[in-house]
Amino acid sequence: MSLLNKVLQGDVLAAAKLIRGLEDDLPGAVAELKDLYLHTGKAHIVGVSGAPGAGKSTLLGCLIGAFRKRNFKLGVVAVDPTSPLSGGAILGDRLRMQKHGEDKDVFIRSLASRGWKGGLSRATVNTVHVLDAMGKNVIFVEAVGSGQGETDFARLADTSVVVMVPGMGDDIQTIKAGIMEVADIFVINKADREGAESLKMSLETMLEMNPCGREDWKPEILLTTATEDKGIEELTEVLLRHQLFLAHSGEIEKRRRRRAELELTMAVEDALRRHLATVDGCYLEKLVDELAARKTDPNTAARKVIKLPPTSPFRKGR
Ligand SMILES: Nc1nc2c(ncn2[C@@H]2O[C@H](COP(=O)(O)OP(=O)(O)OP(=O)(O)O)[C@@H](O)[C@H]2O)c(=O)[nH]1
Ligand SMILES: [Mg+2]
Repeated sequence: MSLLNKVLQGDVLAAAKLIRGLEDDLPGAVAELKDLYLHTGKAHIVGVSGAPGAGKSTLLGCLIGAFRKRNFKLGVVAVDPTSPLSGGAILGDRLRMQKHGEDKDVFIRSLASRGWKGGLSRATVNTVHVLDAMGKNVIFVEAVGSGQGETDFARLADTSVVVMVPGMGDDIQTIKAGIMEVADIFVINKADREGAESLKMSLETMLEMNPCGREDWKPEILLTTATEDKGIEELTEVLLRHQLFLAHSGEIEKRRRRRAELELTMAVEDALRRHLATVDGCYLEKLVDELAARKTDPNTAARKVIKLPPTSPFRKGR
């Protein structure tokens, strides 16, 4: 049986092999992705982002339990930022979620942050595709939030969950405007700590001031204490409710289109980078010399490299 067929039947070893191959950019694995992609688009993708140590992995450990009780098949992708702040997160994530390690309907994969842009890399997206093709119903993607990348990350998800914690000083100021627009659900974790209620109130005020043009889904704010499994049932219900909302409102099609657009952009960028790597070094040197000597300009030179016609000075170039 081909690797693809094995993956389609939910074979864990085949999926792990394919994911590894995609991470290492092996031509065979990349070729499999072409056919695999046609079998994706069924899973509900839930992005979970938040500051390092906010409790995302602990929360996911609880959510896995809650969704398994409802008989969902689950995939989890954790992106390890390999930052000194949360060094060894991969091991930590494994430990926090390992009680589900024996369950064949839960597939957990941690990815290193190679090519990491605030949570989104092609390896992340590809891993989600593999899990989707395996027949997982819900795929959680955990990533540390960091500015710009965070909104891209949210564009990968059907439902975007932002995890916050009380008592981090000027919490509200640290929420970037972009996040307010993309978060569907706010989770205030570590609600056993002081300040959870006041953080919730500030968030509510902020959401009222920035409705972000959304009338049909008002972002939910939930309090959880992941270490005590508290608030998890409520969060699970809201996640399921959001999934229903997406389906009934037609919003899911919009989001999937947005994701397709993001993937196209990423693939084009990747293709350009690969193309640049194949361009003859002497030719590039020659262009650099010309630039340094001011015989040409960077735009014109770049267009030569990617074989686009030069832009006309009076027409808007694309
Ligand atoms: N007091 C308290 N501690 C918690 C809670 N949830 C998680 N923690 C603790 O917070 C620490 C970080 O939890 P993680 O689940 O690793 O957090 P994370 O957001 O996944 O961290 P990174 O992946 O490194 O960004 C651990 O020591 C947890 O035990 C909670 O609700 N209350
Ligand atoms: Mg984690």
